[in-house]
Amino acid sequence: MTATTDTSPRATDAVTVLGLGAMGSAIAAAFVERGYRTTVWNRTSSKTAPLVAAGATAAANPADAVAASPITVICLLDTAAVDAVLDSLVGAVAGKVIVDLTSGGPDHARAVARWAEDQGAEHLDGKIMSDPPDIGSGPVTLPVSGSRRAFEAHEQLLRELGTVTYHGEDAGAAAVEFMAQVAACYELLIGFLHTVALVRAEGADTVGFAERLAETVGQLAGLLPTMAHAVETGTYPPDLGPLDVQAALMPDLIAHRDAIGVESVRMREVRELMDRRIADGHGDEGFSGLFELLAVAATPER
Ligand code: FVH
Repeated sequence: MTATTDTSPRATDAVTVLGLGAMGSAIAAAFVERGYRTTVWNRTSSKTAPLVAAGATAAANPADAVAASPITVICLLDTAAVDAVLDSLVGAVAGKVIVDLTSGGPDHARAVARWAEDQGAEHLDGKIMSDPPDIGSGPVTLPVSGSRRAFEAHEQLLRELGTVTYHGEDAGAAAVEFMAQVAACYELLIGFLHTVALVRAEGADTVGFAERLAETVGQLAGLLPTMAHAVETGTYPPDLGPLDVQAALMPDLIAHRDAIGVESVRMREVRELMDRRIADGHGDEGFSGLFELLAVAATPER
């Protein structure tokens, strides 16, 4: 999805950006281009130069930078860097809105929210699922959560960066979405790479295979909400066919991998789950029923 230009009135014309790595610089540049009075700070001060040349103002330290605007966007390498910068902002953020776009987990986002509340500031956590060149003009997905009041006041500013989805007042919710999206992509892509190894070992055309697989994955996309619905209702129709039939292929699938030296640990896990589910009397149900065997620490209250 491409970012759209919102023409509604702005809550503020001034914004501060802390952190000018590849992503922070792209964020600051997008604000400058859209006419925001943009104040920037970076630990290595030389990185402010291109932005100052474009119209931003460089601050000497994080506290001066935060003082310059009602809202501050933080985008640093990791949560440790965020903690280091926040330590230098104790007593300097009261009445401000802090938006942390640094990648990290939900516990850290909630801890930053508590810190902000103690400091008299409002807090939003956001996670960027895109590359720096796309910020402001390309397919940028930006889940955000935390203070509803701050979100509603500054939604337009965040939409300057990309497509924003608000996930509620739990500061950790955006990180949950981000972690789940990233993990699902990694699981899919490592499976894809192992399969490319298999196709290659058999001497087949890997690029042609990948193009055809892309179509298959596109068809699978429609199955995901159906499977999530099955999980929520505890009713597992035979989505990919009955487990009895699916499981019959697994020995051949694993043997093929073993024969050509391609890793088969995940396929063995799938086979074991299928076998257990069938042994429990669910052989007529679908793949989604394997969910019942996955360790789930807690079922959330709704
Ligand atoms: N770049 C990307 O493709 C991705 C795409 C998806 C999301 N991310 C996340 O964005 C965060 C920032 O990533 P980045 O690409 O801007 O990272 P760098 O270019 O390496 O810049 C890192 C900045 O963090 C500063 N920094 C690091 N440690 C500290 C510290 N202890 N105190 C203060 N600042 C610190 C660093 O400063 P300097 O080295 O220039 O002095 C940079 O400004 C990240 O969470 C990605 O996961 C990007």
